[in-house]
Amino acid sequence: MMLEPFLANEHHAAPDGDFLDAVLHGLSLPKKSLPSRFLYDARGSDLFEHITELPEYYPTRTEIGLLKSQASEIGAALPSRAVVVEFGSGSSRKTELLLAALDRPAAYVPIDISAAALYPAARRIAQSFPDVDVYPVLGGFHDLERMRLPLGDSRLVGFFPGSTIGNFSQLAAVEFLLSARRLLGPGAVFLLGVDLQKPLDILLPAYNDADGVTAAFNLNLLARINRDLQGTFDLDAFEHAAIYNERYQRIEMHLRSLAAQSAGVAGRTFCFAAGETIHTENSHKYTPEVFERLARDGGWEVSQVFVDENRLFSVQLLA
Ligand code: AVJ
Repeated sequence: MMLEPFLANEHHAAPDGDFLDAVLHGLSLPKKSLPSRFLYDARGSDLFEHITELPEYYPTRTEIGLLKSQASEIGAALPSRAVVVEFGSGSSRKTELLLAALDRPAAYVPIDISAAALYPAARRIAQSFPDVDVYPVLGGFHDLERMRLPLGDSRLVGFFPGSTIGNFSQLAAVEFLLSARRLLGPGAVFLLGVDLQKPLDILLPAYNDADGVTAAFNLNLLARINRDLQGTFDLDAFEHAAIYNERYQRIEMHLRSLAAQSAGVAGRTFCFAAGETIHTENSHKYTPEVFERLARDGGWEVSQVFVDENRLFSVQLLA
C-alpha cells in the first residue's frame, strides 16, 4: 500500500535552484571545483547507470552480490516488522533485495531529491511489496536536519547503499551520520555500503573505463553548464582525469583543461591555464578500521561487517 507523502518538506527541494550560484562560486575558487551532486542531471543519471554495468566498475555488482549472497545473515541481524528509511533512494533497485531479506518489513520511507526518480520507484516498490506501506519523501541530505519521522520506535532501519557516503569529506560524513542518528533515533540500526581500499590496478580503471563512459559522465557537467547556464565551454578542450589522492585516500575526478583558454558562464568569463583542473568528485575508500572510527564520531557503533570474498566492498551494520 502506498500512502500519501507525509514528510515532503515545505521548502520543496529545488534541485537546480542553486546550480548557477554553485558554478560561479566553484569556478572563482583558487582551486576550481564543482559539487558532485550536479553530475546527476537526467543525462548524468543515465550515464551513471551505464557506469554501474561496466566490467571495470566493481562497486555496484559487488554490493548487489553481497545483498543477495548474505541475505539471510543480513535479515537475521535486522529487526522484524522493520521500517526501512533509505537516503538518496534513486531507483530503489537495491531496496528490493533488502526488503526481500527482511522478516515481514512494515514500511519503506524512500528519501530522494529527484521527484522523477522518487515517485515511480515508490510506486514500483508498493506494487511489488503489497504488505509494505510506502511513504516517499522529497528532499535532500541537507534537509535531514528539518525532517521528523513520526515512527519513533526501535524498528527503524536506515539504508544508504552505493558507497555514496564516500562522496562526502570525512567531516561531512560524520555530520551526515549524526543527522541520520537524530532522525532515526537511538534504537535504530543503519545499513550502509562502504567501498574499501584496494590496489590501484583495480581502483583506477573503475573510474577510467576503456569505453569512456566515466569520461562522458564527468564532461556532461560542462554540457549541463552550457545548456542551463548559457555556458560557452568547448567540450573538446577538456579531458576527464581520475587520480588517487594518497593523502586523503580517495579517488578524485577532475576536468583538465587541454590548453590555456577561457569559458563563459551566464555572461561571466573564467580563465584556465593549460593543465588546470576543475575538481568534480571525491570517492573516499575506507579500511574497516578508519570507517569504524568515522561511524563512532557520527554517533554509531559498527555491529557487523559483510564483505565479499575479494574484499572489494563492505556492507556495514551500525547500531
Ligand atoms: C555513486 C558516488 C558511489 O563514487 O563510485 C562512479 C560515483 N563517479 N564513477 C562512486 C561515480 C564516477 C559513485 N558513487
